[in-house]
Amino acid sequence: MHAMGLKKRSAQKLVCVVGLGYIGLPTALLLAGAGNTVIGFDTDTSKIERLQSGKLPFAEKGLSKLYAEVQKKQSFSCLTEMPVADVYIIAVPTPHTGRHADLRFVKSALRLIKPKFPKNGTIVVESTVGPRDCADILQPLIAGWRKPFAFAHCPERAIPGNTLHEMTHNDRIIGGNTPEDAQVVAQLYGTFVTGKIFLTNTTVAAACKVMENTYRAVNIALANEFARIAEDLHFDVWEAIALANKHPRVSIHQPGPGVGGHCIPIDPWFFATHDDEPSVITSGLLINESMPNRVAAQLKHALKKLRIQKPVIGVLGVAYKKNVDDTRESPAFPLIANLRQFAEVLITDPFVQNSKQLTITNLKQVLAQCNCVVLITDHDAYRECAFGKYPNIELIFDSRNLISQQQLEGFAGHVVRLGNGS
Ligand code: SAJ
Repeated sequence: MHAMGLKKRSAQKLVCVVGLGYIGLPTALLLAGAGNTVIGFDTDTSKIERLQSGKLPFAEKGLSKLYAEVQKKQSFSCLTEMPVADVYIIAVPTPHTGRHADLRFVKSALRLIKPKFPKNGTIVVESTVGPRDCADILQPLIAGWRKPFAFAHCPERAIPGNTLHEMTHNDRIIGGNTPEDAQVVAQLYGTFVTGKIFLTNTTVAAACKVMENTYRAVNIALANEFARIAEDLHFDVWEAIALANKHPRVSIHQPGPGVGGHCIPIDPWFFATHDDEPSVITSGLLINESMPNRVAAQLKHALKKLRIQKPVIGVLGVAYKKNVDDTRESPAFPLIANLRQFAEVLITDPFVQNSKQLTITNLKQVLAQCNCVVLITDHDAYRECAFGKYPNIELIFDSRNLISQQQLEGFAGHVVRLGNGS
């Protein structure tokens, strides 16, 4: 499909968003909704075909409504062939290899852009990159094309589950190769961002992004360590954190079965490269990574204590966090692999579809068939489970402190909560 049906006003810049994933697609649709003419590019033919037939590749609050709107406006189209455009926004994944951002996909996007790139064109990198990657690798690479260009790094800051709202309302940091480059990009983002837009250079912009997610990763690790201490010292970490957070300058995060998603378990590694120095970042990441095995070990211990010989464990939630269908880097996976070493495992998640890799069973069936439940993801749907109705369940392990006393009415089995040593 070509971008011909698009209505482009003469003075307006044509924007191409490269990579229509969790960040690229909402960004493209918001830009298109705000009156820009946008082409989405992705190498995944089936994704493009789905989009062209009006279907979204993932669920996100408000996204289908926005898609319907831009289709009506004819301001968005999508292709598997790189188009000529004035501005290219790169939103492809940057996995981490050897504790560095892997720029493979960013570089292959640039290779495809190069032959189409116009004189005085603009390139924006939204993908998370290492702090010096723009200045030392990407910007020099584009300079090698020998055409005048503008370049900026505008790290995305939106949280899955509330992406559209956050993309619109959150403040944005735009790091330009030059202050003028940052200005050019700020003008474009200003068409849909209502939050403040701060301008800086590419290195500060990238460092900022890594610092934001590092702050969260380390804070969660601290909460996870507090959970362990609470178990040893016999108190309830959830109550203690809630009370500590009443202090005006304290904001401790929540413990859990581990940290998932494409950012918080990964981005901080871009900073944690100096192994020989004591590092709060490295320690924090390792604490979080240890959590799935820790939960599995606690569960194994409780099963042994209760003499449950043939454990059938119902895993509640495989998404990496509540109320989303996203399973990237979910701590549920290492946890399930560990549980499978000593138990039969049934998996349920109201947001995640059955696939070749993952057999998802309906919640009621899981509750009726298992003798042990482990709650991994704090989906709101699990607040409706009345465990008293399932006399077959002998043990519940709640790793998110979600299950209420009311849900346990009539439940005669044993309940273990992560971080509750009281
Ligand atoms: N988690 C905890 N305890 C907490 C908070 C979260 O265990 O107190 C776990 C979650 O269950 C989940 C993981 O951490 O497994 C990450 O979830 P999240 O909601 O903290 O973060 P993400 O990865 O969905 O989104 C983050 C956001 N960053 C910050 O809030 C600083 C988002 O704004 C970024 O855009 C996103 O990373 C990103 O793409 O970098």
